[in-house]
Amino acid sequence: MTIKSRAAVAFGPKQPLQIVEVDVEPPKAGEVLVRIVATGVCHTDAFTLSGDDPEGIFPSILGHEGGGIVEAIGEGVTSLAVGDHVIPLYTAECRQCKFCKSGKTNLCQAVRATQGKGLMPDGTTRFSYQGQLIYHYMGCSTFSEYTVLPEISLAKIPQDAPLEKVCLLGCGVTTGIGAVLNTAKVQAGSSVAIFGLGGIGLAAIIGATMAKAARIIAIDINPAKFEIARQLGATDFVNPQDHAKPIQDVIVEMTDGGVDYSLECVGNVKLMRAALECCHKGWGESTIIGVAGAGQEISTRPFQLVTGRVWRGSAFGGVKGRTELPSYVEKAQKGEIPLDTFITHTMALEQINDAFELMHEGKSIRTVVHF
Ligand code: NAD
Ligand code: AHE
Ligand code: ZN
Repeated sequence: MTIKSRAAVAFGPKQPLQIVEVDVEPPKAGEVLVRIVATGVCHTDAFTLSGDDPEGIFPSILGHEGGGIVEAIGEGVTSLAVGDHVIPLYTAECRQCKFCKSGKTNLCQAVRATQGKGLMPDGTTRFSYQGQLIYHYMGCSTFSEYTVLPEISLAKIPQDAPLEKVCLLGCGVTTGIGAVLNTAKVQAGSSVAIFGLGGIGLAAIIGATMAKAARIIAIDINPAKFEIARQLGATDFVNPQDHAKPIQDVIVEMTDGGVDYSLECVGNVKLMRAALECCHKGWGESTIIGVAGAGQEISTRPFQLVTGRVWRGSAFGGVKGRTELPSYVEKAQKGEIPLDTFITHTMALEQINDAFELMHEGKSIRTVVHF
């Protein structure tokens, strides 16, 4: 039976989200209907809303950092039951595709092609508004009270984990920690430069402390971010605007030739170059996490790589969601991942446009929207 759901719909790029009641069709075979309890707002939602995302499609229901409860299951669903608590995954885990079986990547491709077109795996959408089709987003659409996902795009988590907090593990916090531990594989005693201290960069600081990095250099043009970075374990703080010379030169001077690892957590292609070039000759490795807009490209002198620096990238922190996310939830429950530190604002769905405003003003780390 089709149900009604309150949702924040992106009707077009750069337009405020509109809170309306959409129609949600029941889950088809292999699909699951989830009631979203809470969702974070990630910079990628703002990026797509800005119109810069080559995969951005409208009208759509954004949101990909949610926590919810299984409301109904479609035919053939075996790994989940009504009442299970789940975190939606924008990186599915089918355990059967070439990517899943490679042991080399978390980038399951089972539903990726249709997901990128805003559709369910059968090529249709479950959302509509007044008869008009509404697209899904990143396979999640957590800005809707009810959403439908493929079974393989849901991580089952313990019932006692607070959904209004662990929703942040659906993207930002897991991405930052995972990028340090799984992608960069930061070694104990090393130096790490983290560019951008939003939800992702701050989580990368936690990852660097978990990896026992000796020096964690936190870089941001908004000095208001430094105090939280300090609380989470950063040892050095740099505002590029305080320096006349290029920021890579500043970091190289501070670190006797450059850092062992750097991470770009902003989505600025010039900063990606700086992050690579502040790495130590011979071994420094830079990981790109930030997402840059359509048409933008990275550049550096090939000599930077010839002389031993390494450039890589990370999606969802290299984490295989169904298998590994429960352990992140466990760590959060034990207090090893301080989710409360990230939640600077909470609000009702009706106020969701304020969450985007707070992010753009640099006033929030994460806003959690409650349904
Ligand atoms: P955010 O807006 O919360 O934080 C960005 C931070 O970067 C802010 O503190 C801002 O002051 C700082 N900043 C902006 N320009 C800067 C500059 N020139 N130098 C230094 N700092 C600067 O964003 P977020 O939610 O933390 O996301 C960060 C980036 O990561 C975005 O591009 C987002 O799309 C991307 N992202 C990628 C993945 C992935 O899997 N690869 C996952 C989540 C988010
Ligand atoms: N659609 C964009 C790229 C967006 C992007 O890079 N997404 C990240 C996750 S950001 C989460 O906040 C990602 O994991 N990408 C891997 C994937 O398979 O989407 C574009 O440029 O087309
Ligand atoms: Zn995100």
